[in-house]
Amino acid sequence: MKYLVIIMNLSWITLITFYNNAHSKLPSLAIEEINQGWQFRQVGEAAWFPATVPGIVHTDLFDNKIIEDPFFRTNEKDLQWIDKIDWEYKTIIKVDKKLLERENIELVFKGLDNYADVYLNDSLLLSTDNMFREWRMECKSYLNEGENSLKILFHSAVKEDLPKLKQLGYQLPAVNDQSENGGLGDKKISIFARKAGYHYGWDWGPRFVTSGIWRKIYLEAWDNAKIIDMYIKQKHISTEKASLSGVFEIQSIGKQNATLSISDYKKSDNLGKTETLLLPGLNTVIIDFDIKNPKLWWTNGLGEAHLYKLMGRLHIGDNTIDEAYKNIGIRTLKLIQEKDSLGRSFYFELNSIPVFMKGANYIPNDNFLPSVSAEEYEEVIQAAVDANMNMLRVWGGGIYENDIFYDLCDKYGILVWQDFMFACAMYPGDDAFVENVKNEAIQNVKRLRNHPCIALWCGNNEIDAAWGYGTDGGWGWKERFSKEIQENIWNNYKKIFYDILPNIVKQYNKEIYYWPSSPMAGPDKRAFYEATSGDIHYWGVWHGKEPFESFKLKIGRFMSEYGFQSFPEFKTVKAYTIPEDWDIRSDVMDAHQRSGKGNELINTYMNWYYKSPKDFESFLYMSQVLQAGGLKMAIEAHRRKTPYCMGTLYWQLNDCWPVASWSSIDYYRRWKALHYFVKKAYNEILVSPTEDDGVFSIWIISDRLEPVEAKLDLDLIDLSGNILFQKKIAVSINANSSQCFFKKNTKELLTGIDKKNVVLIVKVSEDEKILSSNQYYFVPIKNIDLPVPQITKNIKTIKNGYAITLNTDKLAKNIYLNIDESDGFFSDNYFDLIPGEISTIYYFTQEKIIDFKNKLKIISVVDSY
Ligand code: BMA
Repeated sequence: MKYLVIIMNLSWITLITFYNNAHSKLPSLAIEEINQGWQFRQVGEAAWFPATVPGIVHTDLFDNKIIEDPFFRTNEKDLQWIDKIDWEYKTIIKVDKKLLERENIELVFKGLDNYADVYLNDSLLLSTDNMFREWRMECKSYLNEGENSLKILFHSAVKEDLPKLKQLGYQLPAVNDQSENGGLGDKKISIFARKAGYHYGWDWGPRFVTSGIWRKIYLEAWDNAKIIDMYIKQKHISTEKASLSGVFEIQSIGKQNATLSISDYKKSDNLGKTETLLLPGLNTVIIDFDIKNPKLWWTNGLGEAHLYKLMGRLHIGDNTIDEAYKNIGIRTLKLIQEKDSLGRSFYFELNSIPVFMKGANYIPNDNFLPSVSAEEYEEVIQAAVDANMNMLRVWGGGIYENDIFYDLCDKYGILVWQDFMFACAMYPGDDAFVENVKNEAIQNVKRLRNHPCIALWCGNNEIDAAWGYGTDGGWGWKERFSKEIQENIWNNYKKIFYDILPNIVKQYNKEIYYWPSSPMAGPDKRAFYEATSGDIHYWGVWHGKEPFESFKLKIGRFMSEYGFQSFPEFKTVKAYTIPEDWDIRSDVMDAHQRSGKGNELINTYMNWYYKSPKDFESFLYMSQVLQAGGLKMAIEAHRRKTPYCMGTLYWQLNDCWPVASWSSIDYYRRWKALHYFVKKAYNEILVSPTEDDGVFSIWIISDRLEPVEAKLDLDLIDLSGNILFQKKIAVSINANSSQCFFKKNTKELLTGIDKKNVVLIVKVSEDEKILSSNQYYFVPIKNIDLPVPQITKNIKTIKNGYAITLNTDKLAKNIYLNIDESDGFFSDNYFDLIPGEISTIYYFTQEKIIDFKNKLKIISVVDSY
């Protein structure tokens, strides 16, 4: 576990008058964050301990040295008692006379996890049951001048939900809920709590059913009126102008005249203004306005992700009463599903351009959510940007992410496929549950709808596919229930995913398309691997044990999930193990491999493609090489199929703890081999060689919006770099396309050549600049007699680290550069070092490493067996 460091330099005694920006003072609004003086204890125990807010009980216990690091070795097992217990948090809020003179004082909870009773001066103010919701309570009548006690009692989610299971009388499917690990046998209760599904365990995550104040708490005081919400609707966009509407919700105490204005904050340009008569209660005020010659928002790779900062201002008399700010990106975004000769398209059109989506599925960055810092969010999104991605899918078993996540996606041009928080389970349908879901959905749609990054609202992850329609298919869930219960469960499902959620999206964010479940072949058509419409989660490779080559055959219109596991690098493994654990089969390694068949599958595929690794460390490295090679094959095949296929999101970008998983960056945000491979496979221009049924072909895929005149070079070399065959082809690459530029029977191409001892190097260049290069091996690597290379390294110190120039006398397959005691970043890694070519890569670090050249270790596949 990362140690939680939160710097608190604001005194809780100070009333912080909240300025939305440095220039404007808003006498009407004061916000005081309540993050100081917190203590916590186990209910029934005498001793109180200091607590961090926002935070959660597991990190507070760790910070107080009451428990060991939950992520270390098998500690998770010993910490399952925490979720069976009620916890109490308390602090003192000091309130001065000035604050009490305000007309309204609200206590605002951005997130409480999960069943909490809030007491202000011993009066029960609020009971909560949904970590995804924000809670806001008028509290003036409970406050006294001076000290006030605020206490929050967190009921154990386990104790709270077990009776619900009993009452329901049957177990709803929840395949990833690790109830046995939590000592609950087969009682899977995660479905009853509106709480992140992965807290109960997943096939890449531990079981830590957390509780606590996971987002900020503050007191908000105001007089007269207040802007509750500001929504910028984009009505019509052309190059000349963007016609927009600012839809404001304003809470007013009385009947009063007000002026509302909207302006471009950076340019101080007034865009629109309206006089209005506010009535007591909630008012909706609309200002229509235009932005002339708008700069459009583009995704990463296509142009600038231009953002306008808009400011809404509410004036009453001579006073500015409130201000609101929103960053918006002007863009049109459509999901195009049109019938064509092959089925039905499924692609996103941004500013009238069909855009191939290159990305990954994203899970929460930690089991202990408040411990993820802003810098860590930035690093994760930056890794997506650096790997040339333009879309992330916020998957339904996690959380509606923090604002910072969407701000970063807006800033860097990453579209977000946003699931509602439901995954791989069936959920209850009683009125209270449904009402709770409704409130959660409205709040989150309203919170996120201004972000230009939001591309799609999706009901859930894999539930339609798992349950199945009629009597066919599915994951065998239905069969366990009587017809009557089946109908009941399915009706509850339909109520949420075909009625409530689509209607909420229609009402609050109708510009964005709603897709009931991922995957689906159509809005009302169940997914299947051969579908020629909708999106596909293709798990034939991995779960279905099909060879990687199946990735080339099972391609749909939009590949929203597929993947393969690997282990994190040794440095990461060392963070949760001691030397005696360094065996894939050890209890500790097993506890950090949550897919029951994970190791067996990795072994099976490893034996298909590579020689058996000689030891533990080699196995870790080879698992990454295996994963990267497999997914390279998938991504390239998906891109070659443009425009039939228009999106590829592999499973999964990141990890929530150190573990063997499908991720391409690990918990410490270290790039696995896969992430380096993804960066190349998602390059704007990709040259992709392939072989299908004995025919070898070379494709070039371009995401550029203009054509490119380029040169395609083919070099067939032996493992010592001797050229056996060479060809240069002038190529005219069309805009936004995938084209085949070379095709030959492999036999013809390799006449008289031993295909075990050659590699074909392909390169596309424009004016001598290489746009993309790739290699092709004609046999599985295990069948190649890899030579032992002599690698020469030349090191130069540069401003932010070191430049490393490498060359080799013989092919060095997947060279892995590593420095044990340093944690910098290699600009490239795990690539094939080709004899006769000089490669320069960079190691970025702030450290001065003595004897860098000798400390830099380089291994390749031949060293692994
Ligand atoms: C997909 C995801 C996750 C899971 C992954 C690997 O189904 O939606 O539920 O972790 O496969 O099994």
